[in-house]
Amino acid sequence: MTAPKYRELADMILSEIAGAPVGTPTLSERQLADQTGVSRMTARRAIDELVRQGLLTREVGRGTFVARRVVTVPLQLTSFTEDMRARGYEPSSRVLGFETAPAGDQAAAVFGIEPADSMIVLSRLRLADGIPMAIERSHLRAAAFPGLDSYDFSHDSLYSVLTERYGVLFDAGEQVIRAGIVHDEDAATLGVPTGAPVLELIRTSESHGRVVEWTTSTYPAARLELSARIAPATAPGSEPRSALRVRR
Ligand code: 16G
Repeated sequence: MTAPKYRELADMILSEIAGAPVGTPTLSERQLADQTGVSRMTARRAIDELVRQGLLTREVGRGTFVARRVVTVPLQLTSFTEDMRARGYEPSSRVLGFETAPAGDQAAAVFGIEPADSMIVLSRLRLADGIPMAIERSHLRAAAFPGLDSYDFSHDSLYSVLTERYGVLFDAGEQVIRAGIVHDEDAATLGVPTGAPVLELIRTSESHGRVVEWTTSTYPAARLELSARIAPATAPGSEPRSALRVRR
């Protein structure tokens, strides 16, 4: 079955705007129809589709522009792969590093191990539809995951490997979210200017009371939105799920 005409046209517009800066004007319905020979209605549907996907934005009286791509991430124990697929994006990764080294004081305290114990640090650039979204640095106890270095994390989902190959069942977690500024090397990797604002999501996920993973995800602030379900304060059984902490 062939794709409907408006989808083909939407794909064509998409390939034309790939890499175009946010705010770049795109062809109007009339220009699109004239240049491609489709009807005005088909042109409108193609634009509507891209607006619905958040890839274009329409401004009344001004036209249509390349939109800022923002992903919404739920506050749940889901993986990057699941989060992106749920939003219709194709996830991919570039492995920036896979190292095994002594944990050091900070990681040792998080995992409840000795500073000299071995820790794996997996660093990845995470992309959605080929667009860099975040740099993730994941810490894991080397003793708990022998052979982890045999996986190709440019393709494999870390959570899938942990659950399917090592039988991990995540049952709790904590996530701290804080604002920051991106440094030289990360800025270049993410394709944003040095000093651009970022959001750091720091997650510890647990299984049976033990920390399995400690990951910092660094998202350019413009590419991320976080959403949380909130319950009425008086709902029976509703307990506070998150806390605001002031950093000094
Ligand atoms: C998410 C998690 C991260 C985890 C990764 C696994 C947040 C803030 N963090 O990005 O802790 O390591 O998923 O992703 O959501 P993967 O299974 O796709 O490799």
